[in-house]
Amino acid sequence: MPYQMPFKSLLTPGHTACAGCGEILAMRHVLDAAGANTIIAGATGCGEVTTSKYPTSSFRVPWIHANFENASAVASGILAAMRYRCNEASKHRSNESKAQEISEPVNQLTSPEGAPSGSTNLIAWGGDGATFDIGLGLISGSWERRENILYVCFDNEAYMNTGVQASGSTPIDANTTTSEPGAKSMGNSLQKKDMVRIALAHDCVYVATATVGNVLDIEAKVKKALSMTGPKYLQILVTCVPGWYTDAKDTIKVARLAQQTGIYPVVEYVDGKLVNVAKCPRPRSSVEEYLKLQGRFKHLFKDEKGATEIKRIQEKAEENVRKYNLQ
Ligand SMILES: Cc1ncc(C[n+]2csc(CCOP(=O)(O)OP(=O)(O)O)c2C)c(N)n1
Ligand code: SF4
Ligand SMILES: [Mg+2]
Repeated sequence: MPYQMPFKSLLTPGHTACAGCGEILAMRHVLDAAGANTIIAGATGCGEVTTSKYPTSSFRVPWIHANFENASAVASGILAAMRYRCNEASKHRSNESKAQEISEPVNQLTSPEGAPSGSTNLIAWGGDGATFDIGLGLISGSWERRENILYVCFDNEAYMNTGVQASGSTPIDANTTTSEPGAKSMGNSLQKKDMVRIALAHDCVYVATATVGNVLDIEAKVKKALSMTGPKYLQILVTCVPGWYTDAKDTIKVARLAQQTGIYPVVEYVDGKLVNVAKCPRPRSSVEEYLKLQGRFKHLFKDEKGATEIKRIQEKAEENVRKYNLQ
C-alpha cells in the first residue's frame, strides 16, 4: 500500500535529512506558509542535497538548484524573466504596439497562453554558510536593487553538509572541525556575524529572526514578509543533530532555549523599525541549560577555563536582553 502522509505539505517525505533535522522542518513550514504559488531558488547545502537527489525531488513547487553562492542572483534572474513575460502578456492582451511597460517589481507569472495567473512568491534560500559568507555579495546586490524577493537563511551555525566547518555564523567557543578545542583553543574564537544588522543597513523592508522551536512564528513571519513588496530577510535558527551533537528528540527544546536564554534574539523589523520581540520567560533560562544539551560545547564543562567562557556567553545573552528589551 503506498505511504499516505497524515498531512498535506509542499515538501514531501522521502528526503534524506537526518532524523531530527531542524533545517528540513523549518523548510517545510516556510514552504507551506508561502503556498503553492511560489518559486524557490535554493543554494546548495543540506537543504538541497537531502531534497533533490537525481532524479527525485521533494518539492511540489517550482524549485531551482543554485550554486553555493548564487541563490539570490538566480532569483534575480527569475524575477527578470517574470517581468519580461508579464510585459509580453500585457502586449499580447492589449494588442497594442505601445504596450505599457511594467517598471515596478511585480511578481506575476503568465500561463502558457499568456493570461496572468496571479501574484507569485519568489524565495531565495540557503544555509548560513551560503548566506553569511559565500553568497553575501550577491545577496547585497539583490537588496541594493530592491528586488521583490524573500531571502530565507536556515542558520545551523556551520557548514554542515560538508562536515561541520565553522562559518561566519558559528558562535564563539563552538567545536567544529575547523575550530577544535585543545590546549591552546576554546573552540571557535570569533563572534557570530550580525546578519540582521547587515540586512537592516540595506534598508530591507522586512527583517526578522525565528527559531525552529516555534514553527507557527515561522509561518506567520513568512506570510507577513510575502505580503510586503521589496527585499526581505528571514533568518531561522535550526538545530543540526550531528553538527551540534544533540539528541534528535531535543531539536525543538534546544532551539527554544536559544530564544528563551536571550542568546538568539527573536526579533522583527518592518521598514527598519523594531516592531516585535519574543520575550524571554521569567525566570529566564541560563545559557548553561542551552549549552549543556549540545556536544559542540562539551569542552566548556570540563574546567575553570570553560566556566569562564560560559560566563562570557551568559554576558552576551544579558547584552541581548538589554539591547532588545527581551524581558
Ligand atoms: C563554491 C563552492 N564551495 C564549496 C562548496 C562545497 N559545499 C557545498 S554545501 C557546503 C556547506 C553548506 O553550508 P551551509 O550553507 O551552512 O548549509 P548547511 O549544509 O549547513 O545547511 C559546502 C562548503 C560548493 N558547493 N561550492
Ligand atoms: S547534517 Fe544537520 S542540517 Fe544536514 S541533514 Fe543532518 S541534521 Fe540536517
Ligand atoms: Mg549551515
